[in-house]
Order: sequence, then structure tokens, then C-alpha cells
Amino acid sequence: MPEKYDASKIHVLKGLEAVRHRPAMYIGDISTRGLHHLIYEVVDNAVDETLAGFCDKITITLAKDGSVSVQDNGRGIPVDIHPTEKISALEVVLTVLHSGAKFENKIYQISGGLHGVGVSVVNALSEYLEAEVYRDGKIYYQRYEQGIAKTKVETRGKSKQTGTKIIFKPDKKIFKKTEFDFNTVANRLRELAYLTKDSKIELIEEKTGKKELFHYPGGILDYVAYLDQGRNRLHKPIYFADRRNGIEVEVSFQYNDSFLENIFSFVNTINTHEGGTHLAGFKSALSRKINDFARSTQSIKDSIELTGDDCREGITAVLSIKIPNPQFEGQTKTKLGNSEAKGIVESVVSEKLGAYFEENPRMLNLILSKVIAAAKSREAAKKARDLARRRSLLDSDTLPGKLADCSEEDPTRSELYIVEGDSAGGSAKQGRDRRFQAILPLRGKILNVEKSQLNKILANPEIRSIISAVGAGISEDDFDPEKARYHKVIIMTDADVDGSHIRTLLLTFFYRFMRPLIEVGYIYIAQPPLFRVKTGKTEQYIFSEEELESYLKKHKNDKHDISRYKGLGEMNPEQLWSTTMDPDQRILKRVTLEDAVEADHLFSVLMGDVVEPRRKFIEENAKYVENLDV
Ligand code: 28G
Repeated sequence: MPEKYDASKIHVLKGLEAVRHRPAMYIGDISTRGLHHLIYEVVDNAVDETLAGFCDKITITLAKDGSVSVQDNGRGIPVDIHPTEKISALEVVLTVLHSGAKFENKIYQISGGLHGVGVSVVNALSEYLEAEVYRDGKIYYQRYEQGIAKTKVETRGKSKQTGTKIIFKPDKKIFKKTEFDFNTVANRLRELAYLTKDSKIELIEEKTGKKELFHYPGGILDYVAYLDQGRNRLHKPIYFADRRNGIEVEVSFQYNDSFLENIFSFVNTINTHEGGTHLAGFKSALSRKINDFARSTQSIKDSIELTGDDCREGITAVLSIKIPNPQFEGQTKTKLGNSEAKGIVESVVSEKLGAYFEENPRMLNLILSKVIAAAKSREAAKKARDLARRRSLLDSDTLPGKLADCSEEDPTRSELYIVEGDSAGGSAKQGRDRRFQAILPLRGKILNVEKSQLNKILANPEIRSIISAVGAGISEDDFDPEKARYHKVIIMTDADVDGSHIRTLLLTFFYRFMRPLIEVGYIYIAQPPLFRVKTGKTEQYIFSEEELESYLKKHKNDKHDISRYKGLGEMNPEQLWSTTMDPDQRILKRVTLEDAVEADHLFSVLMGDVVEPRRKFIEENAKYVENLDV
């Protein structure tokens, strides 16, 4: 018996060592993204307890000292020592790699972050982790440092509650930055709460006193309404749910008066950005049913064919499935591969949508007229399309006149700066290193891509110059990110409200028309300084309000001359180069797909037709609007 104990202990230590040795293997990376992943990993366990039906409240607190606490009111992780394993379930959860999956093959143990690696990974990567279990009328406690137990499981008083609390502080030896961002955490928790309708998830930030409760009794139906906040919907969202062969399928959708398709798909609460079999099943059922009903109601002449794109013009949908053994594929491992999912989603949606159309002929007519209008305008656009113009647009021989290209021809070493305004464009052209940096100045705001149909979008000069400078086509024409003429496309805008508008707009454009470029990580946001502080003879550039505060604290007794940069145009070319463009000194923020999704939503709220959500958004964010980060 003791032998077995020693062997498993060594095994555990080896496992945790491996995690600390190669953290990126377990959490993706050790940047801010990986850091936030720690929280999601712990929260996922609490969500599993919710899905099992034993927990309805999860509280996440970002503490002042940089630690995070996650508390649930579930059953509490069992703490009794297993007679042969000699180790409690609590210790198994906290120290054994992938322990979640190794427990019984229970159908509901299926939520999970992108990597689903388990809390033991969080433990290994934390300076310390403390667990409290409320169970059997008692409070149990255990402390770990860098994954190694520093105490036994001890009792610490009594409690009538049940539940689990885990406090951890990410290890500075592992992560480049250890500050959590409220909005990043909030966005994931909101998504999780929409996808887990019985949950109440609260986020608290001690430093600022910010608090937000995410609770959506309508689940993904509420999610669809949220996504379309700023748009004019044509009807209330439709919702179906069913379960077949152990796979749970939920779908909700509505049509709005825009021309955009906005479908979000999830597997076990993980956003499947790259889609997969479940999404294919949904699309195929939607097109088939709409075509069936169109034919049988004879509202179209047989000459018009309704394509899948026609059927999805102006749709906003959320598809969420729960499946026991998901297989993720694709470049970012966010594409579902399970072949059985296609048929199951297809049959659930066909059946339910068919019944729905039978019972709601008014809705059927509404949707049919939208889809038929889409088909007609597609045919008209096709006829009218100026092929020559289009070809020249996608041909990189004709570069836009305003582009100041670089001399480097290898895309992996070339950068494109998209710069707001001609004057900043001028400074950037003078300040750049022309060997590998190209500058494309944009005049004013680019077109609102949401409100316009493709041919109009392609006629817009600012959009055309971006497309031909990048040189890889647009989504419609098999966009290939490897054809891009630059592997860094850097958005450089002023640090004011207008600048953040333009940034949102550009991100929305890239999200809609060059999404693969975001997926491969070629889109960046430049971070120009907000302040220049002169202290005696030294000059210092400062990039945020917080940084300014801590700088002034450090140099309390000196006299400062602080100037605030309102725009890029206020810097001369040398300053612009050294603060924002010099690869050795600049800060670039790589745009993630999550950033782009957020920008797309923000954009539809800010620019949409519906006034109320916009007013509310601006009211709620008035204090932050100046530093609006999208
Ligand atoms: C607060 C931060 C994150 C959790 C539970 C509850 C149970 C559990 C967690 O069991 C493995 C497998 C079956 C016993 C299960 C409690 C059954 C009965 C649980 C969390 C051991 C672990 N009672 N709540 N794990 N089981 N919350 N929140 O981690 O045999 S993890």
C-alpha cells in the first residue's frame, strides 16, 4: 500500500513539474490570455457543479493583492481520504493532471475552457492556492504553493453552508503580466452565463468596487437579443431545444434588417469560432426547410434558387450543443470534428423548424420575404457587378495611391500601418523605417459595413485601399491570409473617442471581411503614449492613467511638466517613431477574435438604428468613454 502511495505521489510531482516547465502546453500561452485562462479553468469546475444541478451562485472576486477568489454554493469537493488511494478527492482535483476527465464518465462533466486542463494546472502555476470546502457542517482548508501542499486538509470551524472556495495568486515567475482585466473576465462570464441558464455569476473587482451580476433565465434566447441590441429585429427570437443520442442541442435565432450573418456556435460552452459539424448541420437544415416551404407555398417562381447565404442574410443565431467527447480540430482548435453532431443537429433543427413554420405561417412569410429579397438582390448584384473593377481591386499590381509601401518584399518581415488622418499619416511616413514599414493613411471614417451591401462596400475608396494594400482578397473570394503582403497589419489611431470609433470600425471590417487575418494573429493595435512627463531633464512617455499615477507617486518631490497627447498629429515624426513604431520600444496589442467579436457588438450598439441601447451604453460607460478600449 505505501508503495502505491509513493508511486502516485511521484507521478503527481512529475506532472506539476511538467506544467511549470512548459506552461504554454497547458494553457495556450503565458501572456495575458493564458493568465485569464486560469480563472476560466476554476470557474468551469463550478459551472460543472451547476450543470449537475447542485449550485446556483458563483462569485468571482479580483482582489487588490492580485489574487482571485472563486466561490460556489455546490456540494463542496469531497475531502474524506480515499481508503486505497490515501488521498482526498480535494487533493486529487488540485494535484492530479486532468483529473476532471478521469473521474467517472459522467455525461455532465463536459464544460471546460479551451484546453479543459483542470484546476491542478492552475495550482501548479500559482504562487499560492488555498481551498476551502464547506461540507458536513464543517469548513475544511488546505494551502498549496506552486502546486505543492503546505498543509494537510485541516478543519477550520463550522458552517451550515455547502460549497467550495478557491483562492489563487498567479505566479510572477511564470506570467509576464499578472494583472487581470475586468472587462476580459466579464465578457467570458457573460457568455458562460448565457450558455448556462440556471447560473448566477457575479464578478467583483475590489480595487474599483465594480460589480456585475450575470444571470439570464432566458439562456441563449436572451443571448440573441443581446447580440442584436442595436439592430432592428424583424421578429422575436425563435428557440428550440432537444436531446438525442446523448447530445443536447439548443438553438435560438432571429432575423434583423441588416445584411449580415451573425452566427455563434458553442460546444460545451466553448466558442467554436471555426464552426464545425454542428454548425454545418444547422446551416443545412435551415436552408433545406426554407427551400421546402418556399416551394410548397409557391411564393417564388421556380427560377429563383435560395442559396445558403440568402437564407442567412440578416440572421443572428446562437447554437449551443453539449456533447460527451468533443473532438476539436482546426488552426485554433475551435472547430468541432465529431461527425455524429452534424446529423443530430440537422434532424433536431429540421423537425422543430418544420413544426414551427407549420404553426406560425406569419413568421414563415416574414422570413420567406426577407430571404427572397436577399436572393433577388444577389442576382441583381451579380449582373451589375463590374468584373474588371473587381479584378483590379483584388490584383496587388495596382496598389492604392496613398500607400507608402516598404522596400522589403518578404511579407513575414513587412508591416502595414493603417493610420487615422492625413497629418498623422504624414508624420508616420517621415518617422517610419521605410525598409519594412508601409503606411496607409485613411481619411476620416470608413464606411459602416453593417448597413451596406457588398457591392457598395467594395465601392468605398477607403475600403478598397485597405483591400488592395493587404492584397489577399476578401472573405467572399477564398481569402488566403498567407497571400497577405504584410504579416503585421497595425491599426494606429488617436487615443481619443474618435480614434476608438475608427478602431472599432476597422476591427469590424476585418472581422467581417478578413477574419482569417485575425485568426492567424496578423492584426495589431498600436499603443501611442497618452502623456509626456518632463522631470528636470528627463523625459518619459506614459501609456495609461494608472502608469501616470504610479510614476507621479514614485517621483513625488520633483516638479513635473505633464503634457497630454490628444492625437498622433501632436507628435513629431521622431517622437512617433520612438514611442509607437520602433520595434524595440513600441507596445503592440495583438487583436484576438474575442476582441473583434466585442468590437463588432459594440459597433452595432454604437452605430445601430435602435436608440435606447446606445443611450444606455453611453450612459453606463460615460466615465470610461475617454479610454474606451475596443
Ligand atoms: C469554487 C471554485 C471552483 C466543485 C464539486 C463537487 C463535487 C466534486 C467538485 O467532486 C469528484 C467524483 C465523484 C466523489 C461530487 C461533491 C459529488 C458529491 C462533488 C469547484 C468525487 C469531485 N459531492 N464542486 N467536485 N467526485 N466546485 N468550484 O471546483 O466521487 S468541484
